Amino acid sequence: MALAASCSGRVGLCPLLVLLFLPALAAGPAGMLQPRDTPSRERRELGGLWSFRADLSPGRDAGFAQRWYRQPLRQTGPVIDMPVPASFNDITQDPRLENYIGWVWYEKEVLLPPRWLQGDPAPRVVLRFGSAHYYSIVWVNGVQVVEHEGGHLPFEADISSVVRGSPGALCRITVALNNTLSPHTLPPGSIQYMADKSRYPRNYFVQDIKFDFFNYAGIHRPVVLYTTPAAYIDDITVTTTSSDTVALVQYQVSVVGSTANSLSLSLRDQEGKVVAAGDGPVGELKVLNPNLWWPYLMHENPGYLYSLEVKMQAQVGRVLLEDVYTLPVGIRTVHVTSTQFLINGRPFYFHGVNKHEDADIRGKGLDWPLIVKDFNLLRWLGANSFRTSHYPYAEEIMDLCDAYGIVVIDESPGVGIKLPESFGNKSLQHHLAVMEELVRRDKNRPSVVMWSVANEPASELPPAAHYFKTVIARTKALDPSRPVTFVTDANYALDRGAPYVDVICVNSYLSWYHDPGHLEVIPLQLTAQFENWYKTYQKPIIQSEYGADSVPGLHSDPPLMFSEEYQQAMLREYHAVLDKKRKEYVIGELIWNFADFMTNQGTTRVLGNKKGIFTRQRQPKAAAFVLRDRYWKIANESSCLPPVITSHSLFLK
Ligand code: GCB
Repeated sequence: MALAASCSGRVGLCPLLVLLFLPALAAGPAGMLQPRDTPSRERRELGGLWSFRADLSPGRDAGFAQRWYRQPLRQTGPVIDMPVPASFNDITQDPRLENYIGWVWYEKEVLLPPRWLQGDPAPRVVLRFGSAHYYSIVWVNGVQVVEHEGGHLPFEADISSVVRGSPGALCRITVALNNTLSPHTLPPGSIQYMADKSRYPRNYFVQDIKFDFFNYAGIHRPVVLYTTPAAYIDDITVTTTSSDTVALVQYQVSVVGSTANSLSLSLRDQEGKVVAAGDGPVGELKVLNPNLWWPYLMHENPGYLYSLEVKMQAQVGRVLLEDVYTLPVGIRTVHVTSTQFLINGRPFYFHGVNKHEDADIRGKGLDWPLIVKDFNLLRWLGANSFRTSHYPYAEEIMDLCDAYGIVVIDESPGVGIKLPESFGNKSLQHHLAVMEELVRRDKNRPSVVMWSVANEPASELPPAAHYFKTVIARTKALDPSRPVTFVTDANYALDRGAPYVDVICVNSYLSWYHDPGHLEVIPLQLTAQFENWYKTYQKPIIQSEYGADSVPGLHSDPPLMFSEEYQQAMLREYHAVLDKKRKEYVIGELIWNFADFMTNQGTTRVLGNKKGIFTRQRQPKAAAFVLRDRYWKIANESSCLPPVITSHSLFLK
């Protein structure tokens, strides 16, 4: 890449510019309820085509110097159409955009319904981004309303005062987005300047990352405008406990804008019948003979969700305002023993996958056909779970996990934490903030049974002990109801984070990265891996990654690496050991990976990582059938249903 960067750090963002253009207006620690249409709230999605301009100036800073946010973007220079949600990288034929690093600008003009701007008090109008990668600054009608660090998680701004005086109810939304990663971002990365003028053009740099997926950027998830009354329900937290005959739903509601005159809650079952009611901001609902939330394949009606309707009335001036919000609630418990993972008191075995948000053309952009296809494939496979490797997935995906009973290990974007400086206080503070955002977003989801704070960090380094002790303790303080882990590939005797996790999640690539081509080493080495970890910690273990690349259509017998047969053979070797150890303390297996996915270019990657059991276009490789047979067999063994599940159709909702 021969593009200039004006100074180190975020490309196009030197310290001077930070001072000039980035007043600290970070998204605050308020609630992050998913926007919904309710009797008191309206929601409007701003998907479709946005205007787009990459800042190709030598310092990538022309947009700030010329204040592109003060006028329509098309008046600042040439713009192109860019779909939202989508990554921008694969949309055009311009190689500069494919590998672009620095600021890009997005803009959308919308007209607001006049009723959103009228009334005394007028409704509150909120602009919300499901996620944008990586650093976002947002203006409405030229006024900065929010900035946010981090992809994969939502952020929002109350824009009521900005739009209220706007002529013709016009709302011009301008977003400056920067995908530069630093040693202190999550995931971390670094910009490498190539100073050797005999080998590289002037100001040449590349972004170095320590993770194995393409650093797609753009507005990846829906942008939404929504309203609430001026006094509103800001946040709801629920936790559940249960026996077979009675369940308790503990709740806490916070309200903003005025003291609530009244706050009432009712819990409805799927027939619409009120099964429990309560009032006040904190309390407990008692549900007799509850329908528990069960994972897929553990019950004939998995993913049972009640609706918790929260109704608030508050006096604001002379007006009595009412706000209503409805939250899906699943009643289930999670416990970890030294050998088991229990859901509703029954042993749960994770037979699932690791995924990525990744597809042709749209990159990491949310795509409904892809999402639904993936859930159909998961159910076809007999998978009951996945890990959100290696960052939080879209809320739309999590909604379907709740509804279908797909169990989730919810992972933060803490992937590739390898550099010593990424264990310092600055990184730690950011990691804590990200965990807070993640827990705030997903705390009420029954599908989420465990938090994973990181993937394959350099956890053998001395500072990793304090780092993981702190991140895990904070996550547990934020959510005492769920176990916490991180995923390790370190040696069991050297790992400094493992003492703090509830479940050991270990990745290994025996016969692939270690002893490539030697399938025969797997029985011995995998058995030793499990026994060493268990002997050291007496905690249950998940094989959180294992896999082999296969190029679809490449065949060889005897099996050679990269053939479909080798991927199958490697699976069978792992499964033989897993079958022994799952009778003891191994509580799960997650294949790497569900589907092929894009990575940086490199000599070990052929248009991306090919460890998928499905291709990137979601067609099964031979390995998918091996896994499918296995998962249905395990499901039949462990189901509370009579052992007659032979077809996935029974479970399709
Ligand atoms: C790993 C990583 C994952 C990689 C995978 C691989 O250990 O956790 O992100 O993609 O190995 O295929 O190398």
